[in-house]
Amino acid sequence: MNEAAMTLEGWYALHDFRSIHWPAWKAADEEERAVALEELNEFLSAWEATGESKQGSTAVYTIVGQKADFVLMHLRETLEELNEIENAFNKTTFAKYTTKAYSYVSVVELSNYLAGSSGGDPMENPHVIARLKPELPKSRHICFYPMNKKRDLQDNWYMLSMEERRTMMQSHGLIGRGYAGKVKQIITGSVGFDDWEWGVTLFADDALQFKKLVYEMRFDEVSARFGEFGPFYVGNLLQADDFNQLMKV
Ligand code: 76R
Repeated sequence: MNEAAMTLEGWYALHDFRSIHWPAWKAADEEERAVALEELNEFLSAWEATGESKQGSTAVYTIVGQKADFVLMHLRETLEELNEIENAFNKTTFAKYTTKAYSYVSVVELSNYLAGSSGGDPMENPHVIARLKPELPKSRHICFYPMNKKRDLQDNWYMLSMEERRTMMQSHGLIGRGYAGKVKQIITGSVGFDDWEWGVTLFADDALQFKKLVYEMRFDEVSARFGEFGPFYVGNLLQADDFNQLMKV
């Protein structure tokens, strides 16, 4: 019997990780750098305006460590819009000075494991819509990683009954709720879109809360037995002014 969890989907997500090609940037003349920064600022303001008109949301963060230098996380109504954004950005002078570090394509997802039966069309429920089409916060820190649920002989998430999965997700949700107000999480589904099954994006003002939350979940059955994790990316909020400051050479 097909016991797939029912899911609701919202905005599509593109996590676009870039590195800055510092030698090329430093070798560019001052005028070229000014043009590049002007274009960057135009794009940052355009993304800000999209957010204000609730047509999507974009978060810009640095990435600490060698995996990337910054991430542009875009949420938009369609995959076409995400594609347009990445192509438009790739055509800028600024993008010439970046290299592609990693990317992730997914869609904001809510599952029905813990859904209350409030009745009615969930897509008419403003609380549900707010979670499916979230305004990305301007928290000080971001943490992103992709993950799977295991499909081993003994530990195969997809062979469990709905009831067994629901019980485990309840425990998972309870741990998560302990971090209410400290960590905001956005789960994006990526089965059929990218190399892992979900993207986990966390936002917090205190980066230590990422460590505490992820660590606590590791002891919980659903993560301990079934969680498989990809690379972790962690970084700091990059407002337009900070970005211009970062590019000063
Ligand atoms: O949607 C809900 O908030 C209801 C409860 C809930 C679901 C269904 C929930 C709560 N999550 C759900 C689904 Mn989650 N979550 C992760 C990770 O590091 C790890 O071990 C796992 C990575 C974190 C840190 C996290 C945080 N969650 C999922 C799913 C889909 C599962 C499926 O469909 O099979 C994944 C992959 C996943 C992973 N989760 C919460 C949190 C937090 C903080 C909460 C509480 C949210 C709140 O109550 O506001």
